[in-house]
Amino acid sequence: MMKTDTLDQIAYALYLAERDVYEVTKFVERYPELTVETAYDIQDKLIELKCKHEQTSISGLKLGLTSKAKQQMMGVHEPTYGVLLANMAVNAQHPISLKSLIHPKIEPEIAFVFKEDLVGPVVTVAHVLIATAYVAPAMEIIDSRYLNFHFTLPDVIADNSSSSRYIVGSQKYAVNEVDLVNMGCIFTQNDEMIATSTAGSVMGHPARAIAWMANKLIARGQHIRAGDIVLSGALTGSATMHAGDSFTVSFDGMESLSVQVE
Ligand code: OOG
Repeated sequence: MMKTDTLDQIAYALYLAERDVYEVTKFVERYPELTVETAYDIQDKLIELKCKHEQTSISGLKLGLTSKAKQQMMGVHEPTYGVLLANMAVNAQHPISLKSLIHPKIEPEIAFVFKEDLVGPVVTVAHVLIATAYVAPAMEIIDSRYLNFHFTLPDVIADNSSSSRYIVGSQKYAVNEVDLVNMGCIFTQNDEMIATSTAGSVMGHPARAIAWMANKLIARGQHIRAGDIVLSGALTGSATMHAGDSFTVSFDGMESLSVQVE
């Protein structure tokens, strides 16, 4: 068992690394006893710190490492989840500044917005779809606080699954308007295609990733709330962001979503 003080210290170290824009080394090296469960305790503490000091609130949740492409890229073979805060939302109308970010990457995702609470432990794909108000194309900017983006599963969970910013398209689609298994996705950087994928690359169906999370959350007394935005996990590997870049994600049957980096 790790001491509460140690968990508080790790959460504070991650909070400071993000606030003051620097990298830290993996905590698993110093604390080999760090488990997935304890890592979620640290994540909860980090979110409390951020809500208090940044005067923001929870806007939803995100899945991480739900596709083979992402798992292979990061060398981690289990999904994770993290919390989205209102101040992480970015408006695609304005260029994104990289000034307060460490080494940001961007990836295409499908956002689900909920009209009903979704409470585990026996949530299925069908339950997720019934509770969904709409889906929309999205992109997530991830920014690990760890040196060179290197982490183990507990490390990345403690670091709120590398959450940094998110962008959700303004067009809303009913879940039966789009094919959430076979819908194709094209990801471009500066008008050059860098990856393609299909919605089903996220655990066979992105709603399956959300069901997985809902069933995990209940063990911690948590659940998806009506109004929450949930990012269901990257469909492709992520792309490093540089000043002047533009990124576009186009899903079959949905309006494409683009962002410009300042
Ligand atoms: C972990 C978070 C990955 C996703 O959608 O796969 C993630 C990372 O790669 O840093 O958000």
